[in-house]
Amino acid sequence: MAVDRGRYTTLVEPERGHKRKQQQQRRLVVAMKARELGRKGIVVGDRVALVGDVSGRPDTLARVVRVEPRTSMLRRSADDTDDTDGIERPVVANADQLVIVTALADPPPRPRMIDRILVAAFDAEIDTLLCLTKSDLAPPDELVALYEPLGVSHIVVHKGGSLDELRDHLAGRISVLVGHSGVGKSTLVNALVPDANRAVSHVNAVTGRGRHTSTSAVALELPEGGWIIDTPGVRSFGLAHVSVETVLAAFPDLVEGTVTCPKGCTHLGEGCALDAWAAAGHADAARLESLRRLLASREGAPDEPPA
Ligand SMILES: Nc1nc2c(ncn2[C@@H]2O[C@H](COP(=O)(O)OP(=O)(O)OP(=O)(O)O)[C@@H](O)[C@H]2O)c(=O)[nH]1
Ligand SMILES: [Mg+2]
Ligand SMILES: [Zn+2]
Repeated sequence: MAVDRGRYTTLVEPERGHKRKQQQQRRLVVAMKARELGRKGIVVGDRVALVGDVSGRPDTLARVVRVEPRTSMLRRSADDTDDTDGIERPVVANADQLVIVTALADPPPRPRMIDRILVAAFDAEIDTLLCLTKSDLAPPDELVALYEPLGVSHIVVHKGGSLDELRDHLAGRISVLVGHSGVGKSTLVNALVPDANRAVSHVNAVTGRGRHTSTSAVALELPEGGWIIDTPGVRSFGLAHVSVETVLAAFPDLVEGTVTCPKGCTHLGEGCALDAWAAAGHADAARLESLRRLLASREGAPDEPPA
């Protein structure tokens, strides 16, 4: 559920049919990594095996001896350079939904960041939901139009407003909230989970940027069932590990148009067969534009808001 300076907070579910009564309670157990795991990373969302003192009593410490195979893994490439600033990278295992949280204003939306997170989600094979916050400050229409051709589900929320639609999307699933600092991720978690007590802080009025209030990822159980994982605001999202093929696979309607592309085609222009294919009426122009925008989002420096 949480990772903090080498301490892993885990939730232990009672084993079915277990004889010993006192071991049957659902409880939080703090653990450290057993030496035999070496440098293998353990992240929020991982399912692990524990040994040692698994009572969960104060001041006890169990050991994690195994990490179960993951159904999904949200990755950021090692090309990110912001891992020296003490902000934990939001790498989460076993999530089945990635909620891209974007404020409609304060801080302003950055479509390039949304595109990059979408590409990461395609790569990790995690469903996406675009959650547009702070609708009291600006309308959502422009952003919604930009993501319509991609078929990304979206919801629009504001503080104090109804979250019923969001709750419907989250119920029974493991969802991870990702987005820039200050977009309102922890505010959402506090509204969705009673007693979540996630710290929130206002956006810096001078720089227009969030203050990186949350510093580590935490998984919280939803009253409707399912889990929500709050993560620290991201500055960038490395995508060096994602191939052209992976992005293209998210556009099955366009794949056929690439069969006559030159070998190693980037599909970004110059000699790409998709132009002729689209001109012949086989492709939806907005879809092709979206594919190219997502492919292009992989290039160059990770999204870095101006200082
Ligand atoms: N006007 C307005 N402000 C909001 C809304 N949602 C959140 N805020 C404010 O935005 C600021 C940032 O909210 P947080 O929840 O701390 O943002 P965060 O995404 O968790 O930020 P980090 O933890 O730094 O990544 C706070 O001052 C919130 O009160 C909203 O719908 N409308
Ligand atoms: Mg936060
Ligand atoms: Zn091409």
